[in-house]
Amino acid sequence: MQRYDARTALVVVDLQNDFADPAGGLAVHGGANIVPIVNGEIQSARAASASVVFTQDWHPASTPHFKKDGGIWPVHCVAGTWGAELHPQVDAAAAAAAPRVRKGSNGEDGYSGFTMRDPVSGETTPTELEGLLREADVERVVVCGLATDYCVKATALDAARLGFETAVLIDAARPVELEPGDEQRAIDEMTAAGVHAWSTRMR
Ligand code: VGL
Ligand code: ZN
Repeated sequence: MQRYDARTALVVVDLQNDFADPAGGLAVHGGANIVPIVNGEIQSARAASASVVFTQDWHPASTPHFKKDGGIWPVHCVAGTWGAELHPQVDAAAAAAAPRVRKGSNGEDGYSGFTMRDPVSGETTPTELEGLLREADVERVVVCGLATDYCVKATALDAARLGFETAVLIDAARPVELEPGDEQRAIDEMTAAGVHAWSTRMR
């Protein structure tokens, strides 16, 4: 089965310095190792006329998402900082050509590329991602990036809920693993929701 075609979108989740660089504010173990794997997928996607979209965690300097402001996370991906930039080894032509969906800029927990959740009121608001995909007649979504147990999972679950046939590329993603086993639990949760768990090594 061919992974990409014109009705498929590759969604590259939060491949940003704060997650992917070992010096990042919320460095994900092995995060930088997936960059070449993701670049290979980007090339396959572009060669098959699939859409490519990048998401970016994009927080204000103070947000209830951060531990210092009452949340659970170290400061990361503050809008406009080095940490919020895409990793420098991400395919530059693709990064320049593809849309960027930024989430969290009003202080929301932007785990999913599709929806943001106000951590105080619990209210959710959509991002522009679904509209972008519908506009491009996308029916299938392939998700990769950081982190498997947070933003990748939330994005894949939302994609499936919205009716896209959805797959996650497990080896082109890495988990935060606040608790050991979080990656496997995330995979189980995604597959239970109908998301395919794929490896980039399968063709
Ligand atoms: C993420 C924790 C906090 C992610 C974002 O991109 O998976 N994780 N903010
Ligand atoms: Zn965040």
